[in-house]
Amino acid sequence: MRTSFEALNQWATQGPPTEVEGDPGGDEGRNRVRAVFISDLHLGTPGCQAEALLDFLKHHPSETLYLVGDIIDGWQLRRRWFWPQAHNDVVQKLLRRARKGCQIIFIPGNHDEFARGFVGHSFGGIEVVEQAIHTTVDGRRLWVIHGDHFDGVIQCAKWLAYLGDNLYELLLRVNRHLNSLRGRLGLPYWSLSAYLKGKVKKALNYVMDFEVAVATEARRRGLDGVVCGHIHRAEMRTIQGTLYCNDGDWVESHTALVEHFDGRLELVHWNPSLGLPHGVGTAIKALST
Ligand SMILES: [Mn+2]
Repeated sequence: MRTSFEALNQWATQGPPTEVEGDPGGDEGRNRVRAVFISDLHLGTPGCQAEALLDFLKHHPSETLYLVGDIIDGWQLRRRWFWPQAHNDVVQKLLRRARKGCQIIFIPGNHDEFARGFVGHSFGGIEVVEQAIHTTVDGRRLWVIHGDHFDGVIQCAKWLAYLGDNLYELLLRVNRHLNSLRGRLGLPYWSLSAYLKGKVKKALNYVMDFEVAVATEARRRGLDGVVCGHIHRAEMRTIQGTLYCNDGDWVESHTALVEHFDGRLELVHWNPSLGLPHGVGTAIKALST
């Protein structure tokens, strides 16, 4: 087992033992944005699409990077240790980015709730906070939270949430097999769980309730909008005058939220395998469903 928290600390203070390969000269210049918001990476699980994420990060250097929860999946690591090189590379990349002057803010979620014990501290230049307020260049104030506190199931019955997590893991495994088959048949990536989530009315109602609850609370706090994750459903829309942004996830949809230097917010659907610019991969995916 190469990775431990001692090793993380060593990287944080002295730099990683070896720099990430294939990244000579760093990320300067290309698609630089003001802020990047990512969540639900679920590092430590087979579902995590670490290579796609590395590719996205490489192409989107930023002044600020928000890690909006469920970055490392402590729930699943506790059950079974799973930590391939690509997951190491993500951690190395984040620490390296912090050393190079990017402000990195980590808001723990429910799967990495162990990190909630480090709120108020920073390690390797990564600040751990419970929540944040991001002010866009045009002055909009956005509440940045993971979102699990709005999840009634998780608050009321933790064992129920664990059960849901197991079923979800199974679904992702079926999805991977299905997609490796689709890949052999020359068909593009297609998300089974995204399909099911989109089709099941109950799930949709849950998503709607979540979105409205989060936006309502942001408005109650006198903010212009909210950025969250947690439900693995990327979205950007106005709910009763309040901007609701969900940056999606990196286990199925490869999505992130970015703020450009003119204050424009954009949901990026990253599809490195097709080697196509933003949006095109999503359009192909949409056609194939
Ligand atoms: Mn979550």
